[in-house]
Amino acid sequence: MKINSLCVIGLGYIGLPYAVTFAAHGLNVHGVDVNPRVVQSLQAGKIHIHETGLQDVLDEALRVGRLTVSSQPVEADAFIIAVPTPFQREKFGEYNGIRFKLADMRAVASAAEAILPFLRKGNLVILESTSPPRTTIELVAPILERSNLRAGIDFHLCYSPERMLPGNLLYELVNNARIIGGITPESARAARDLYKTFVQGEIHETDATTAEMVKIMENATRDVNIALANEFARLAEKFGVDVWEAIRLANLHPRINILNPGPGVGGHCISVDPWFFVEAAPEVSSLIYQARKVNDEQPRFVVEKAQQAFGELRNKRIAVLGLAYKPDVDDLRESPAVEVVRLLQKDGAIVRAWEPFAPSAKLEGIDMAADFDSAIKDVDAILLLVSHSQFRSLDPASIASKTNARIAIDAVNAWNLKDWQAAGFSLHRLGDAKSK
Ligand code: SAJ
Repeated sequence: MKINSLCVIGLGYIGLPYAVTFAAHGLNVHGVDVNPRVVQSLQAGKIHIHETGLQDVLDEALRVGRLTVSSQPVEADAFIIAVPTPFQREKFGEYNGIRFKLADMRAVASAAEAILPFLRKGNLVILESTSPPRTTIELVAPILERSNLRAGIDFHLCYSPERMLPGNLLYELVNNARIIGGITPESARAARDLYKTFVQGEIHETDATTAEMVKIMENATRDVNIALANEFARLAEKFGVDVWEAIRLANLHPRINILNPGPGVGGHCISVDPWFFVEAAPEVSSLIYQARKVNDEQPRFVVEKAQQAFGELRNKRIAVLGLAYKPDVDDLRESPAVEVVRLLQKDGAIVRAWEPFAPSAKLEGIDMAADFDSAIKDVDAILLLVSHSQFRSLDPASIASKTNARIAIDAVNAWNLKDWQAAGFSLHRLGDAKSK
């Protein structure tokens, strides 16, 4: 299928890289977002998220005159839906005494409804948002068929999961293997023709529900593996072991690859998607559910570490370094670091947080420092929650000259024990009960 024009619904971390990359490769792209600030910023030629290289591709897309942005779709040969699928904040599901989070699919439903007036015979519609199994055939197809066009007959419909890693989006967009699940083989083939515009990874065609399941399986696998690493950190502290040393040694085994413990699992993907399985089939998702619980409890484990370092948290002044959900990104969604701050505050600590990738972020009830130096000045301890490159390379001797704190807590294994001790700090590392 020859595709000349594309409409991308949702211009966040996923939709925006697609929109600009397709435009830079010669398609006429129209990007749509419900957030007026996003639309204004892109219309003014500025990206609204931090991602290396993305501004350059936007510049190129605008230079070649192939990208327009507004709050409404337009007619196009193909449509990509890349909107968030978070979980519901107020409502929970229950099964046999376990309580689980529920997917909020309203953005997907509204995106499909927004396309409806512009859908024409022969179009291709692709859902990319991570979605519970059967969303394409049970939620998206019925909405689009209100046009009186039939999915798979009059228009092509696919699910093709985005799988790129924030922080490495532009490389993975092009080079990752791609899974396309068509509601018919012809639909999958049409989407293949579209992605071939720039995708260099292998492209595999399957059905829509398999593609949906593949995506959630990937993120559930990572979640379970991180939960295991977090549990190992708790066990190591019980046995007087340094978990980081133990993991390094275990990973010498040719078939073992233990991930890193940390303050928990955040972001809008791995901390959310496994719930889609639990919600859909709690009776057969007990391991996935337990992993979610372990990872959600990890911020509390970090707070206990801080408690051990101080004895008592009440009125202790703590500088928290890092609020993003992971290193070198500006994304604070579902961040375990934010949860750690809230728990510290609940226990009476006075927290000042510094997030270099989002210095002007506003989080209710959290005191954000204006810069690094003011964050660490006049505090009793420094707590590192995110392994941003700039935090890893901090020089403890220079820190010692800028702060009264002599207690440092490292929840991400970024700092060298001997260097920090030599600079006069007592360094407490998550999962390390050996170096005490
Ligand atoms: N984390 C750990 N320990 C680790 C690795 C990660 O605690 O060893 C934490 C991170 O700090 C973060 C969370 O897990 O809080 C998730 O980070 P991540 O880098 O594992 O993944 P995401 O959420 O940024 O991106 C994932 C990726 N999925 C997989 O690697 C299977 C990405 O490929 C997906 O495209 C993305 O989810 C998505 O959009 O679904």
